[in-house]
Amino acid sequence: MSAMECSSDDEFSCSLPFQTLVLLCGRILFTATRLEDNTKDIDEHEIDRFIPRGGLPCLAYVPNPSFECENDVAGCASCLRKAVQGLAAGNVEGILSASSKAKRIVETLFLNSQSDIPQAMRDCYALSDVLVGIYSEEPDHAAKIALRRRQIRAVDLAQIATGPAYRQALDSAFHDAHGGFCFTPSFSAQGLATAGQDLAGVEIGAPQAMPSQSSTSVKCLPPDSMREGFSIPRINKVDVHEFFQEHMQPQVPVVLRGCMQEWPALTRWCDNEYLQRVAGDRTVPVELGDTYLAQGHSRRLMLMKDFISQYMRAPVRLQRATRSEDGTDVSPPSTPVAYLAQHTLLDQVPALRRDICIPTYCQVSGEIRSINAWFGPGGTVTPLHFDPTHNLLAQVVGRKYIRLLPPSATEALAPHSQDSRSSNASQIDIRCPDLAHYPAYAQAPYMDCILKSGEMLYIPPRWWHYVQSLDISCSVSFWWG
Ligand SMILES: O=C(O)CCC(=O)C(=O)O
Repeated sequence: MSAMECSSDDEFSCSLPFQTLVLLCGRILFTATRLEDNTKDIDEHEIDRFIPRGGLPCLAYVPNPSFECENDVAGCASCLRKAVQGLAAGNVEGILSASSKAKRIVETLFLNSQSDIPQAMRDCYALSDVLVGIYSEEPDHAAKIALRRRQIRAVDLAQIATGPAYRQALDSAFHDAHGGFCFTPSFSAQGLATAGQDLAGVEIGAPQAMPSQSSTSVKCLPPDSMREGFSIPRINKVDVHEFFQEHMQPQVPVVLRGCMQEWPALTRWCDNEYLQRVAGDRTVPVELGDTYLAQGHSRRLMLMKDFISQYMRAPVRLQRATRSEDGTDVSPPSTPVAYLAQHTLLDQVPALRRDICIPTYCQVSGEIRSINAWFGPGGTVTPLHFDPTHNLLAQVVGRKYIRLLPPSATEALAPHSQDSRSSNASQIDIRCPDLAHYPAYAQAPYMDCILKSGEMLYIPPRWWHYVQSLDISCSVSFWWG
């Protein structure tokens, strides 16, 4: 039975494949060393040095820690080393007591700490948590499932806190031990809508496949959208060399068609039940509010299945944004929109990662910095901002309106101040631009498009972009450089 398949009892088996075990031990030893050395920076290349290349016998040389682990950073390191000894010896009790102790120490330090917890401590927590998750036993099936749900949540929170450095090792360890994060979904819903009709006027109705529900309202597209002669050029798939010469090097935006035919995501991600099955029990960060720059915006951690059932279903109806004579925005208030935005969901859920292919265009020069998922209902808005890297934004489900402005327009776009956290974002809400305050915006050059399912948009570094979903939408962005 492969690690991906799940069936009743086998999914709770605790035997880790040898390679996973060795990888995990390397991560744990690296973290223990960083705790002992008080080293703060993560260096992925250093991690490799700790993987016991000679296999488990090498672990016999792990220095024997004292059995009394103090409630301090050194105590955490000792616990981690004891856990590795337990792993090498197949001593489940030893693994569990050492890793539970490490978790307790981090929790105590965290509660008593006024300052930020060092990265190595966070990693220690994540790794210990995974070990507890893998090796804990519960007597009956229901208790096992409940335990596993709690563990998955703990691992997700640990991963959201630690960032991506350990994600792969943690996921594959947990995955291999338990045969994947598969639960029988309790939620059954119609599939997500696939891309609907082209934009007709400015009114975006419920996508065809969606059940009719009370509508929420969002503002319409920015003024002057989709004018003839202002479109981002569309081309069919080109070879990597041509992409590099014609677009990446001269930094010329383009919509690419026909580059995603191989992606299983194109069909799978339209299916709610599929998303529930592979990701429903994972905890994800969700943005709530009009945009991440808006007042009252907040961020919540929620289960993917709750996000999908509560927020990915409501159809939206667009309303024109209006401004009174004195320039005040007097459009009717929008119902808060939830957006799973800029999240490394595909690192977190390997099954979703397998549904996409990394475009060869991102591998021609530089390296991939981040692969982010953007899942949400119609009406999500990412306000006008720029990023420092090359970007391919791949549209998997639904459509998005996107407006681009070149770096030369920066002055006209009134970026937030350099010392603010939003210094890469414009102060102008382009849905309802206040031209009295920002008159230069009226002259700023722009181009736009409606990106459809199966298309990718190349956004060169430092190009400003505004993104608004028109349907239930799933996209993936590849940042590289
Ligand atoms: O899809 C979105 O809402 C925003 C995407 C974006 O800003 C990006 O890929 O950099």
